[in-house]
Amino acid sequence: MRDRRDLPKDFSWGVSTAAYQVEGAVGEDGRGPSIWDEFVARPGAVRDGHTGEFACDHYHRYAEDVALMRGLGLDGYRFSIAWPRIQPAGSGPANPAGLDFYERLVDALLAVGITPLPTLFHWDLPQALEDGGGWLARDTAYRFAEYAEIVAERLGDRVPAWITFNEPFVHMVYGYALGIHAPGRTLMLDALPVAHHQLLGHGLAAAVLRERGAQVMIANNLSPVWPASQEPADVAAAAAYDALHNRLFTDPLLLGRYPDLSAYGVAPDLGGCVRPGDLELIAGPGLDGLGVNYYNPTRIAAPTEPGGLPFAEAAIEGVPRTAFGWPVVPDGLRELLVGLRDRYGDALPPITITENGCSVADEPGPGGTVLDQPRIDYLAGHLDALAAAVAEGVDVRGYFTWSLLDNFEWAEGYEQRFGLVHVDFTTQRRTPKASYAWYRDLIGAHRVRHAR
Ligand code: GBH
Repeated sequence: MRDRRDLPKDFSWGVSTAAYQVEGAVGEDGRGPSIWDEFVARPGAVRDGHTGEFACDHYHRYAEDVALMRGLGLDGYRFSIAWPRIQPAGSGPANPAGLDFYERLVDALLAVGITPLPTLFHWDLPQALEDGGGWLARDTAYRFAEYAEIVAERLGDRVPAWITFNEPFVHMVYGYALGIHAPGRTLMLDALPVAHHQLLGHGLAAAVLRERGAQVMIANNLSPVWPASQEPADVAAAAAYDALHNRLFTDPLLLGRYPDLSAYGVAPDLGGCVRPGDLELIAGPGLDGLGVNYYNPTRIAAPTEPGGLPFAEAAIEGVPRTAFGWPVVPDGLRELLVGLRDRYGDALPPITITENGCSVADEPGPGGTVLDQPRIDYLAGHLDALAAAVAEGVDVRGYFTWSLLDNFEWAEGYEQRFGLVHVDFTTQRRTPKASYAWYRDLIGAHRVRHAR
């Protein structure tokens, strides 16, 4: 295998989105408030006071968006289901109109041969559950399993595989430790129960989904961690960070135990929230697939001041940066995938890249076109790195780029554009960018190559 042109025949191509980032229609058809509706209303929480109230209006324009996906020739579409559309107050009976929307979407996808890959939780917790403690409360995990059952009951006959959680690390750290995302709490290390309760929710929901014959995945944001130098203090800080960022969310699923967080002063029971039997539930019979969201590596140095966290983030120098300022390191994806295989061995299930992409400041091109060459370079580089990992024996089954559309980029509002398709947020007009044509041609060439 030389590069992205040699990926295996059955490799799946997709795009990803998430409910609050694209749907809009926040007050329609009985949807209840989520923590993001509350968070965006706080002055200063989101750049320029942007909100997801209208977003890409995907709730009403899903048919046009499915047509755009069909134009790409996709195998799969990863989207998320808004829990507050299904259970407006986070518990109790289902809201049929909410289920109807996802049924329309799933049927529209299947009608054009695109496999739906729904994520059950992409950060939009019903506000009523947050009022009861959110993911700090163990009860939320049980509510999550009930919600999963309601959705699987309606859509399970058409959905072969589910993703339970999107990036539980980011939700814990940005949402509960640093307050950058909803629910805007600043608990620092006291946010750790949020990790355990999401993982417990995964385990409980996975059992419900498996009973119905479905496959179960999770999408973790993983990052290779680079020590800033070979000094023992930097190497130790990097190991501590790796335990918190990567292994906290993958070891319990694949190995049935939490990593050692003693560098953070954390006991093995994560401050008392881990009960007997929880780890067995979380690991269950194993994942059917591991979703990996990869954006960039992380460089870590020893802390500069004593008493705080046992690491300091250090800049990665000498590489290009995205419009967001994130470093572009395609080989980090190969390093990450090979590292997962080396660490977990036979316990590692097949991998799907469930997100990878970058924000680009689009350039207007001739005749109303939108040029985004840096995105094409980013995707090409990462797909070559993925192919290199496959050539080294890592079992990677698919690649879903983030994102189909420019959308509500959380605390950055509409400023950062990640789409293959440009969205004018005033008119809701969609314009496929140069990267859309590039991705379509890449997928098309893959099919032609394997047609014989
Ligand atoms: C994902 O989060 C989300 O799942 C998705 O909703 C979101 O829109 C998308 O990615 C794009 O942001 O160390 O400064 O170089 C990504 C989480 C957290 C990944 C910050 C990159 C480090 C940037 N990200 N991170 S930096």
